[in-house]
Amino acid sequence: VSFEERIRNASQTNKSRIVLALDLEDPSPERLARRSKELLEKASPFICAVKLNRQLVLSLGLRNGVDSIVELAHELSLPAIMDAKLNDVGHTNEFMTRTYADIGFDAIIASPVVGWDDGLEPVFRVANSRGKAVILLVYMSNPGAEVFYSLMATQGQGPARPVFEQFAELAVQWKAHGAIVGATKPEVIRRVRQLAGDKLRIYSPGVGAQGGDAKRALEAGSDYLIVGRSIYQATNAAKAAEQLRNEVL
Ligand code: OMP
Repeated sequence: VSFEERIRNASQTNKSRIVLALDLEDPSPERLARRSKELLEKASPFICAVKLNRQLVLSLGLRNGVDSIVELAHELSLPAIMDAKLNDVGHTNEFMTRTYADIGFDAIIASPVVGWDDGLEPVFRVANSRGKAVILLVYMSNPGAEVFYSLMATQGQGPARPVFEQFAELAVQWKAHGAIVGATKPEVIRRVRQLAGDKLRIYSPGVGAQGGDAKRALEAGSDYLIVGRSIYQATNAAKAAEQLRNEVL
């Protein structure tokens, strides 16, 4: 079953477009693993996928660590996304993609900045051969992102256009599954949707803690919301996930 189908099925079953960013921190790896699993389990009826980041990978390691969280996600019928933000030369990207695929991740996030040749080509090759999805950063959610993602740039003889528009087109051309566009930028979401049509799923982080509005992002064209702190820092995380899900149903 492809990632696309897995997330669509989970989204339909749980009536949710929320991807949980499971970015807990804890000085004790044992406690961190336990808390992360408890949270994932409790929030699982209200989300459609889980995304792991370096908070868990660096604290728990992959084997006998993060792998058990990926396994739990699968037991809960949820796909797992690795937020690797791959941005290196080919052989290093290839190693990371293969390793995360071996752990069981269903999708991986990469940056388009490194380009295709000896950059993302091996990421797509490995991911495609293993039935994994690639999601590309098209416009990040933090205020500082504007400087470069909105930069006007030319490709060859063409007219100058914002870099993010070129990333959106590359994501379509490279057959990425999805694009990350910050919920903090609804007008950018609208433009990416216009450029990509239905060829990309749009994932929007930055809801709540970073000031983005869930409804506005979805209205602008996002398919999924990536949400961390507004859920896991709430007194009752499951309730927070349920409430947000219901708000944007
Ligand atoms: P909260 O701000 O706590 O909801 O977390 C957002 C999550 O999305 C974190 O895991 C970030 O690393 C991630 N993220 C962004 O916040 N902004 C982006 O532009 C891209 C990502 C991402 O790639 O997921």
